[in-house]
Amino acid sequence: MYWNKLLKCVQGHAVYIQPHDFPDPDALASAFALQSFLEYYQISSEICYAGRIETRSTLLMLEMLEIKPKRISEIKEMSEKDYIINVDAQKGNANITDVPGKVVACIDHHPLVGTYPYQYQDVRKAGSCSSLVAGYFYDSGVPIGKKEATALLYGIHIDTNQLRRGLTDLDVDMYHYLYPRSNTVYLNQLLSSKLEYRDLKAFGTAINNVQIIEHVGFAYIPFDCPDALLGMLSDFILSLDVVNCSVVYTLRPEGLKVSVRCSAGELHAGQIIKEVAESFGGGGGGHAEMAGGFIPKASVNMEDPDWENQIRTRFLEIVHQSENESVL
Ligand SMILES: [Mn+2]
Repeated sequence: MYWNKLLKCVQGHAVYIQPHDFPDPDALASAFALQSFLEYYQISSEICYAGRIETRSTLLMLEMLEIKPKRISEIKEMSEKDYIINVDAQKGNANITDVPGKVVACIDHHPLVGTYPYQYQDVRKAGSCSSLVAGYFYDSGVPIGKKEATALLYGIHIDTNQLRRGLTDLDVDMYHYLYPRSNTVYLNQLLSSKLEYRDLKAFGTAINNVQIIEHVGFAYIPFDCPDALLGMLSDFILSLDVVNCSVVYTLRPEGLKVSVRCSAGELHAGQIIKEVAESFGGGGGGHAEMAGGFIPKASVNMEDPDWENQIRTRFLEIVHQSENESVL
């Protein structure tokens, strides 16, 4: 009856469901299904986000399934008294902007960070946040709509890289529960429109720039590359047979945005990027198989024509270190 606690927590308040700032299908599916779940109990809510939606495939999902998130800037009436539920992110994360309301609840599948005193906290390890929210319907017996089931399945697919990354029993159980309740024609359309034409340029660059050093595949994308695409490129480099860790980075005004992927059970992407980024005065983290981080420009000598070498060397050092630790 854990969901009852959430209902009790938000009842009688103006409720906003806030995913991270650059919401992906998992974040938006979770927010959307949670909105419908609350609606079943006559609790109305609004989905809001502070950044922007970066990929056309995510916009297609919103259009197809009639999901209507609002940008924070479009919401004039939010006050400090309003209640916020964070989904697919936690308060204090670098990727979620503080908004005027009070964060009272959090539903997330990332490792717990910080000690923020949520009134309702559902932070569990799973391949997707969508699976956690699907569990609310499954466990409570609240009927799930076709659009909600389709959105959650799509969220599971994207976050688990087609059921191949970080999959837990809950993801598998929820897949089984959602599939017959979804619109599979819509799901297939969404799954087959992941790439955009403009993405091909970035894939071409990654292919041209890839450097493989001892099972670590590095690629630099020297033009603006959104986070979602950077992650896709990192997945792509990891799919090379000789690579068990991929590191793809792009230059932003303040520094390098880095995406790291590791094959299951071999290395920990989150720990690797955390150590590397922190050693450059930046930060990062994430799952064992999928993580991201930021390296400030000031700490890399970009004047050096071989500046990338500084990054690669540090990554290789940390990778060696963790390989040695796992042997011991
Ligand atoms: Mn997620």
